[in-house]
Amino acid sequence: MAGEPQDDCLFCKIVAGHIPATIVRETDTTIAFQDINPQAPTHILVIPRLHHRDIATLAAAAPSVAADVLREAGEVAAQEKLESYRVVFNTGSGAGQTVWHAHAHVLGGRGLQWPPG
Ligand code: DGP
Repeated sequence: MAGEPQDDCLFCKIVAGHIPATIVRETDTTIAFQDINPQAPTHILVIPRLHHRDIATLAAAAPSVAADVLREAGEVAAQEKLESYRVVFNTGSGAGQTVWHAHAHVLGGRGLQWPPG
């Protein structure tokens, strides 16, 4: 059921503590941890504890939790002392989404090109 933990979801396993992650912040509704394959000197993922396949689905079902994810992205950037940074939600395989549990990428610590590839 939407919102419930999924046995086959990697990020649900991180939420449950069944897979280790380097956690940098936690709230009642979110977890932020280091990306395993960093694309910038700072690359942190912010995820909701609830399972939804992408940010749009999360925002429709639980808008306050989607807002928590956004707020936490800013808190991570402040904690990491990033003056400039990018928050990315890859949505759909054509946009590079590979993990089907909503997540924000917080990227910083280097120059970021625009438009992204
Ligand atoms: P996306 O491609 O937008 O779905 O981003 C998924 C990200 O998840 C990708 O940047 C790599 C990261 N990732 C995949 N597996 C793991 C893992 O086991 N641990 C951590 N910390 N990150 C992971």
